[in-house]
Amino acid sequence: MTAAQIIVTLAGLSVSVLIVWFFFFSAKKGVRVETKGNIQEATIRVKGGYTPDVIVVERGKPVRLNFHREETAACSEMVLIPDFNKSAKLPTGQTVPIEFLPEKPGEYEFSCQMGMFRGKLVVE
Ligand SMILES: [Cu+2]
Repeated sequence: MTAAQIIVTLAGLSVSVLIVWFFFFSAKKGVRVETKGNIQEATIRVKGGYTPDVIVVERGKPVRLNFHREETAACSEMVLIPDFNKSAKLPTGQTVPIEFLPEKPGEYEFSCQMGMFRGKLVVE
């Protein structure tokens, strides 16, 4: 192999590695929250489920999740985050903030009161 061939082969290889890496990580990760001031804030649409349903936050910084319910189905009337001892009633058309401080890294579920709608909070 000439030097040029080696360079082309290596360049091709690194591009493939980058593509695989990109898809692997982007598929795995959810939506990273925006930090406003000292608060990590995300708005979650409640309609037939939670959108987004995977939210990535940093530990040790307060989190505010704004649940905005856009339906009247009784199923999504409440949202529960049992690991943080939080629950809230979500009136249709309103935005209800839930605040807590994630101290330990891990994955925490949130759901409706019947557990049919589910979402996940990933604390890093
Ligand atoms: Cu439900």
